[in-house]
Amino acid sequence: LNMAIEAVCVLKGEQGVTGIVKFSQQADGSPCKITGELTGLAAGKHGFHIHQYGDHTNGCTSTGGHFNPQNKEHGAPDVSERHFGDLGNVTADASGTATVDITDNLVTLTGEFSVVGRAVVVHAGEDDLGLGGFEDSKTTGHAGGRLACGVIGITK
Ligand SMILES: [Cu+2]
Ligand SMILES: [Zn+2]
Repeated sequence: LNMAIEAVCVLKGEQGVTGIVKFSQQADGSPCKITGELTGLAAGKHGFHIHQYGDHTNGCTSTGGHFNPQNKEHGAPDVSERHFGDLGNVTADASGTATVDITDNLVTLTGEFSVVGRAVVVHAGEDDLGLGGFEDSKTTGHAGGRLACGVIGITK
């Protein structure tokens, strides 16, 4: 009997970038596995985040900023000063495909900080993990425009 908690996000954008990302947690409080594939990207690194709102009213702009319920600065996924939504970068190969394979200890599908109903966004540029020294490094990782996004929803 599989008691895991499962969610899925289908990403779509205006420039042909698409993807499916699955979230799985063995139980309340367990690390969250985030797996999937994105296609249609330029080769190289792309910022990959959970944003605050599951809202597409004005495309990916309506997803707001990074999910940040504890009012921290933007950072790398493996440091303590980070947004809950900071998942670093995904890397696309020469064919434009990026494989997502992340295990994260902050992302959760349950409780007050659940990401269900929020959005996944993939960016045009690389997330500098807060270290780039740009005006927006400590808020967005200077990752540039939003190529595709989708809402995280419960699945079986
Ligand atoms: Cu983002
Ligand atoms: Zn962030």
